[in-house]
Amino acid sequence: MQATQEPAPARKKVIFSAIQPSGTITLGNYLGAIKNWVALQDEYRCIFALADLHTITVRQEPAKFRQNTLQAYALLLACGIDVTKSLFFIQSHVHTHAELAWILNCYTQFGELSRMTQFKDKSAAHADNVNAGLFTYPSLMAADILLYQADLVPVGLDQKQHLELTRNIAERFNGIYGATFTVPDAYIPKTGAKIMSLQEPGKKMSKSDENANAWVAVLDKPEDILRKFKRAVTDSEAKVRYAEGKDGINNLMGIYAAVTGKTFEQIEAEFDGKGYGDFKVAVAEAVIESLRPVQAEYNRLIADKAYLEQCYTESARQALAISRRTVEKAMRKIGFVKSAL
Ligand code: ATP
Ligand code: LTN
Repeated sequence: MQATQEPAPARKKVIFSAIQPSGTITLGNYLGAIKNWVALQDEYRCIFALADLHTITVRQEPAKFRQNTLQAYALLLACGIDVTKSLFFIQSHVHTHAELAWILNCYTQFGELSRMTQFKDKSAAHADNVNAGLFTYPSLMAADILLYQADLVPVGLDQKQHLELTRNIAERFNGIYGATFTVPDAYIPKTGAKIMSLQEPGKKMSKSDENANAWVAVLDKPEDILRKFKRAVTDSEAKVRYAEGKDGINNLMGIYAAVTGKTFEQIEAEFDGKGYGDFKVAVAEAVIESLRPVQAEYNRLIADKAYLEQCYTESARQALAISRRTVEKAMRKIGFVKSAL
């Protein structure tokens, strides 16, 4: 009798993404990036990292850097990154990232790196420390992605140019040596929220904004969140509706929609005849409520260092096993003598 053959399960597509542990995680990071990552974990093979090697392209205070990294790790777990479904590790724990980055540096042109707008912006912002790492940042990012043969990379608009360069590097290498790296595509989430500054709603909410009223941190206290929303810049029309030129209100509507799941039409109906004061308080309260369970879980996790260590170590172990195969393949193709170690 012949055994019935189960059809082979389709390989889940691989997603890679990373975020830098460079400071407080903002509502912009949460709604624009992390919430999307959480939603992808069942459908895809997700590999996430804290890009701490990227963070030292800007000078860090050692104790603060260590603390920021652990806090970001705990916070992302609290947001719903699940290490039983995905890998979530600290980039510097997986040495293949630095190794492949060096190799890729030798397949990346000076001219290409010079054209990166983030390099131009950051070298202007940190004119006293325009280091080589800041310049070669995109080849480390390419290594992060290519090591896992990622099919898709969820990134914000600001990182699209780096992803384009990653694709060029992969295609160039494959062109010389034959198929080695999967050429990744950008993943643009269906519900891509771009959260704008509460003080200058024409520019994105950014944790490096000097004006602390411009951003809300995921770990901000409820009273601070309420105060920041009450002070949010709006317009003089005093009518809650989505329209061109109403950047402040559009942004608050976007935030309210993202945390409540309501549509813009529903929001306009809900606040018909009400003023901006009522609306701002409603947005603040909805944000506070949606962050409350995340904050509670964060407080529990940050007190359990042993558990955090177990999570990031196990993910790093698996990430190393996967990524090592890619580095070895690339090195073999280039012509390095195989190490017997
Ligand atoms: P910095 O102020 O140092 O530039 P940032 O707060 O802009 O930091 P990044 O570390 O550059 O954040 O980005 C982490 C992730 O969060 C990226 O995927 C980015 O696209 C996303 N992100 C950052 N800010 C926003 C925002 N305002 N709205 C939506 N997504 C955002
Ligand atoms: N450069 C990104 C963080 C980052 C990343 C990556 C994102 C590092 N490596 C690989 C996607 C894929 C940032 O600053 N947002």
